[in-house]
Amino acid sequence: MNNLKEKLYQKIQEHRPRITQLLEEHGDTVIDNVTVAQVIGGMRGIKSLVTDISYLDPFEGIRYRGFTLPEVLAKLPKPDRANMPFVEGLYYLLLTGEIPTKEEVESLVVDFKNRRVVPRYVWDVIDAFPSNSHPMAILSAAVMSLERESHFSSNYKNGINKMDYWSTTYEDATNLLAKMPLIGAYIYNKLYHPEKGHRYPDPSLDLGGNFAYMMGKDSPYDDVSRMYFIIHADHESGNVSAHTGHLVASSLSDIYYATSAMINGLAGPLHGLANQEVLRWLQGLMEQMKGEIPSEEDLKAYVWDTLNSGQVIPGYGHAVLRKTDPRYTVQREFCLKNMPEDPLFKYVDALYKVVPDILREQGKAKNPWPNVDAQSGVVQWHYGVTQYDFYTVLFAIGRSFGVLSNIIWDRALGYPLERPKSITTEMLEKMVEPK
Ligand code: FAM
Repeated sequence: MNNLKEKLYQKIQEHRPRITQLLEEHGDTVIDNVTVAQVIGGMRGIKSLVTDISYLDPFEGIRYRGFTLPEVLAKLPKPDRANMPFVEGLYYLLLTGEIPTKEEVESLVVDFKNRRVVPRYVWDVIDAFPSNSHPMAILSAAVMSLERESHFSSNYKNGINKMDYWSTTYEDATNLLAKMPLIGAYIYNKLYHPEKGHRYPDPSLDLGGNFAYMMGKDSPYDDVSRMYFIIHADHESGNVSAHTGHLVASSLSDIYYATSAMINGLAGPLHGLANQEVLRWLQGLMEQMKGEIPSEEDLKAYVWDTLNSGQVIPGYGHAVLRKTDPRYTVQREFCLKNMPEDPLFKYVDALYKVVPDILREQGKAKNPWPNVDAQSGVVQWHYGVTQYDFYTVLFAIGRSFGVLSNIIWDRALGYPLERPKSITTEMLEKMVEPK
């Protein structure tokens, strides 16, 4: 076992009795009530999932294993001359709850490199897609094609012990995470720069650095990639992508099925695809303004036009958050430091000053503040990744770290098949009838 897997096993053994005790001693204790509005309204807020990987406070935003995003970015070890941490170190933190030393991360970086060879048939699957396919559809299919590599599935067929499910799931998850950036970069080059051909990985680079290299981007795009993958990694378990991954894996489908499914959920415009929608919307505004910085009145008119035509303002609002998303703030700070004069950033900044008041005035959105997607496309655009259909692929690579860490722990703690109960509308009407 490598040092991460050993540490994880130790944590799993410490954690298992806590779940056994909760179930045996408090299995019947009520911790939440469910209203009609919650049942009809997408199960908002019902406490019905357990995860220790991350927790989303509505006012503070996300914490990974108890650490805020600024703490994660400050505490995790960084490659030499980099300003953002190793993504591999984040994986260590999500799985174990501990900040690794630089030596521990460096050994994990080597492990990731050893796992990143992508079989030839995956490139063939990607190449078979028409060039006007959405990159998320290609990514989902590419991940799915790797299913035949699953150690969990082949071991399951041979009658593996339930207590050991986590071990082969860890192997599958780490193998896939190491390959995902290579697959993403291949899709990018195939769709948008076929003339440049396929770039082979640079064996000297960490996951984020190698991704930038394979995308054909110079520094600081390596730091952009590390930041991007880290801030998108997890947002507790109820969001569509994380929940889908958990749900599919709960039937003991292997992580290739589960990750492909989570990618499909992320590809919706109300979820991960919102970052490309933000760019589309901003481009519309820039065209209307012929590149000039709009006045406050122009901005307000543009926002109201969008709302009055029955559309949402992309990049604003959130199902759980009730303040500015710290993932937005991390990227805003990056922009202020590295690209304060970028025209798109100026638009985003100007919108930040008018949109929350307008959403409040409209009175529908429970959260008028920006979410992660209001900023992320702007950073990518600045560094030449202007093909905004691709942005959700970057989100998916980052999100895989959280989803897969959760699935490994689900298996370790023996969480069962997920199976909530549904009822009919008539039953619901009867339940609320006055007695
Ligand atoms: N612009 C206009 N209306 C909005 C809005 C926005 N940005 N956010 C919410 N609303 C509306 C919403 O459509 C709903 O209207 P109806 O009653 O007519 O259906 C009403 O306000 C109440 O919605 P809510 O309870 O505040 O939000 P939900 O929990 O239903 O939905 C979001 C949350 C994120 C889907 C919603 O805020 C939205 O559509 N935002 C724009 C899309 C977006 O940025 N998604 C990315 C979210 C993100 F962080 C991620 O997953 N990557």
